[in-house]
Amino acid sequence: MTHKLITLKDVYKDYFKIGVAVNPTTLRQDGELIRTQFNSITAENHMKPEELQPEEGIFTFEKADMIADFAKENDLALRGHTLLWHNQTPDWFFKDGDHIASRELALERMKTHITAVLGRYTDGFYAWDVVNEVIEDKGTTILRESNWTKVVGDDFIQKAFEYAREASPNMSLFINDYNESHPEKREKYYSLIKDLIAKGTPINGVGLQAHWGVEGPAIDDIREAIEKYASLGLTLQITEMDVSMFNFDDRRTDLMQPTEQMLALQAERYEQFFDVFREYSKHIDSVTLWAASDRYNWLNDFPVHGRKNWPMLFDENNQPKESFNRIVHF
Ligand code: HXH
Repeated sequence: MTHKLITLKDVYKDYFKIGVAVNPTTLRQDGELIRTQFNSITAENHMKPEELQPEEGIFTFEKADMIADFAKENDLALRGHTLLWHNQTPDWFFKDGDHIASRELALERMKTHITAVLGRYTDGFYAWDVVNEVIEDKGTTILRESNWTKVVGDDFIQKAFEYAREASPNMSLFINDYNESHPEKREKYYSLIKDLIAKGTPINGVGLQAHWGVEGPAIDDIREAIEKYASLGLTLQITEMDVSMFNFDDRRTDLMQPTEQMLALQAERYEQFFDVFREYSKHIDSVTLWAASDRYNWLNDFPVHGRKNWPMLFDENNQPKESFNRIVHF
């Protein structure tokens, strides 16, 4: 008798989609794990502005198309990330020759970009991040200052959603951010979204990046954040989940392997997080992990260059970790 490994997508099929961030390299090296365990994929980088339109009018869709084709061939849903951002966006968006572009010119480019990307990537996509990380982390200022706020102004967010809605009338349009469960940032994120809704902005959902750690955020803060965002009447998606072994300001570099204690703590945290996701599954329609396994993930180099981290559900050999076991048995 053959023994079929239990899969995330089967276990969670009545709750929400289980997604994973991918790039052309991971599709090649971890394709088997991706297609068997998950039922949704997101381009980690290859649908960001700098990848899709490095120079004005020069669209480079090849790698993004590879990702969309992989989804189609393997019957996976697609989550789009991200139409706009302040990072990984070429400067030409904001310049006019040697000068700063006018608001009109920047808006025209915004519209052209959004229209081109959504025109190409609608089929198979169940949601798109329209803007990413617009909330300021520090103090009481709500909006992050960026090229978009400087050149267009604070209403750039509303404009982006309007252009996206025009380009794709039925797409589920999301705002996305990190530190979404920190009480102070939560209040700012909530009030911005509430304000967008009051202004009639065509927004459908709130993305919770969920770049979390073994020590924080506290489960009660996560629960409160989910309840608060759900009270806006929008759909929630967990968009970029990982559970780092290190606090953000921990710069230690001596560990070559995670300790047993770290792995056990991580498993406990994953278990608690998924308990909460299931509890709120009425509001959450997908949970995306920001990598398939500990073999490759962005935290292997960030924020401490060259330091390994082990934030995912599968290990460096793509084998299930205790964290995986704990979220598939409940
Ligand atoms: C996400 N940012 C992005 O949405 C995603 O596109 C990318 O692939 C990975 C993670 C998370 C993030 C945001 C801010 C941040 C760190 C990570 O803040 C700092 C940046 C530099 C130094 C310190 C903090």
